[in-house]
Amino acid sequence: MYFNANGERISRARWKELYQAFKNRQEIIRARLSRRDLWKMGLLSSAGMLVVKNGLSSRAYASWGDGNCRSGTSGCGNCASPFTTPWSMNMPIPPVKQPIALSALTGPPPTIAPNNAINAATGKPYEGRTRAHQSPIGSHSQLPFPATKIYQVTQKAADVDVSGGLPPQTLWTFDGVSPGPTYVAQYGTPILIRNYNQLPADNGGFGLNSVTTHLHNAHTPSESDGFPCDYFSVGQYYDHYYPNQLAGFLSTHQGTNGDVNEALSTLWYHDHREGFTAQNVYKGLLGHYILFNSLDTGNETTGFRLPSFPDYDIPMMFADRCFDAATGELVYDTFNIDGILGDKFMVNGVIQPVFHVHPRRYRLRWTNSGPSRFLQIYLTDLANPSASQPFWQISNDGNLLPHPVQVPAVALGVAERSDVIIDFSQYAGKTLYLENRLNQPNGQGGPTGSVVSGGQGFLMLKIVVDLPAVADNSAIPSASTSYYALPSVSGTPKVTRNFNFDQGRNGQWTVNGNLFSCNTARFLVQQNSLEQWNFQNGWNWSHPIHVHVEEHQVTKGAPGLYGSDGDDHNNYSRWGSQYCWSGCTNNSATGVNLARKDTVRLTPKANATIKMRFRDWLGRYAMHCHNVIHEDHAMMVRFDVAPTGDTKSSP
Ligand SMILES: [Cu+2]
Repeated sequence: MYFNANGERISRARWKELYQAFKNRQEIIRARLSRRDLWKMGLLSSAGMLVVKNGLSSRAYASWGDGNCRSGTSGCGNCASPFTTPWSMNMPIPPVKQPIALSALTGPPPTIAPNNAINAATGKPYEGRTRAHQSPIGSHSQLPFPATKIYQVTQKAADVDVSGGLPPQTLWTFDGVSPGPTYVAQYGTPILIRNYNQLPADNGGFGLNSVTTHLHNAHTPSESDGFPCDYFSVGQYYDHYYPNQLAGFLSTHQGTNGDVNEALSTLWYHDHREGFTAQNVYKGLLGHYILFNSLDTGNETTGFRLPSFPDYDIPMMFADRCFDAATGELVYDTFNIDGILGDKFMVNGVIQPVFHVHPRRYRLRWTNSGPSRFLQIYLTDLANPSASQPFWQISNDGNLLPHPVQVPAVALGVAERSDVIIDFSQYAGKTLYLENRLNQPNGQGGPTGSVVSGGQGFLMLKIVVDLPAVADNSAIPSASTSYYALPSVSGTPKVTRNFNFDQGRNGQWTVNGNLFSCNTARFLVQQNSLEQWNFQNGWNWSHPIHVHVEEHQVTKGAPGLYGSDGDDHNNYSRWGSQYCWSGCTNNSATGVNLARKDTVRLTPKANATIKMRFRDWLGRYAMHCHNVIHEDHAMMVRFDVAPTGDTKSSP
């Protein structure tokens, strides 16, 4: 049985066609032909794209609005992976990272200024950092240096099993596993992570062994943020200082200890190397970082009484990938600058794994790690696939909602996250699936907006409720349960800035017509100010837009679930009559979108407005599309937080 990357059943002849196109592209990649070579061979168009010949163009799959991977074209992203047997491996749960003694660190002790001394063993400076730590700051004794807890992690290649039917994959990992180990941090306990780069010289076809690790959604000083241009090389380390302080703790806006209503819960870390984020994350450089405090405690008998970590609180990293049918190896298409869709779905690094659970409540932390796939995740009982299986969504991105919201599904653009509570006691003895039902024919445009019916989508995880009954002391979620209040962003913004996300020359992706540059701060945000940013989507693409350092609230243009909410700009079929150039008034935030967020889905032709405060930390940060292919080519903006800001309205 054969499927394309849109989940549609296809004939063997069609699969062979897709595979041939895929092979043609991989041959070019393996031959390391330059764009100049390709031009001479007549394989590059005047727009700089591979020509529509022998399936070479990643854009040959379908005309706009069609949404189908049609026969005779190159297919959906040219992915034609070999058959793999689903449910052949259990879902791995990455290990919890353990702290070490300061004296156990490899290399010299941490320093506030970057350690530029030359390491005789490598001939390079010990550390890749370029700016001093902002912590400790003055009399803030809660920010000790080097930190309260110390960790060391090593980025290295490792052979990893991803499916019973495929050979072990040589991935790039943190500590030998992908996803990497889960950091479990506490508010008020600063940590320092020494991050060693021991990646190999041979990249096996893709990936760049110069890296920078971003802690996504964290309220982090710039020099520890994993800014795209703060990359460091093999043999070096980079000391990241994560203060784990509530946003506002140094601010004029919110007291001395920060605002508990800004507390974060589910974060993830991933490589952010300028121009190579997609390749490096695809190759395995990602993991979870979760934060607890006195309310969200990880213990179901205290605070909000959410299911206890780690037994009933499970991080799940979703990803889609492509494998070569001849070799079984993970493959990446470096010529695709639109968006890469895989036809194999992985949860925590394994293709279609199995997860055995007790009949009780679980907190599942869902992260869409991309690279370009949007998800709408349902709980499906194949014995009755059309029946809705509602559950409780308790967070949006890394932030607990004011109240749990009962939902039939969760939509996640790339990098978006959601914590959910599912009560498996009602399913004792049953088998369920996490199913992605969102139709997405290509990586460039994003989802069509339509969803398939239950049982017709991609089954990503098999959940078997066959473990014995155990005590459940977690609170029963309800619409009247309260977590954090939503902080006010209703003040008058100091600046309103406008950003247009569009396509530029040679298939590149732009913000206000410009490509990303490491050395150009496009605008300056004034510390301790409220800003409003208006996002406009230039055409028929979907862009998940992520802002570093501070979470925001979407005050206009928050997209709902696909296929069900009548949100016009979510639906290709209604493109003709619905434009949102000058404002969509039908979609102010409600339900799960009444939330703090770090990534907003900008749907085709749509606009969105976000508001946020910038506090505490100074320095360079990024705002970018998190379809990481778009990000690398180079839909990203550097902005700096500074004591004095500017008022550029279209930076
Ligand atoms: Cu994009």
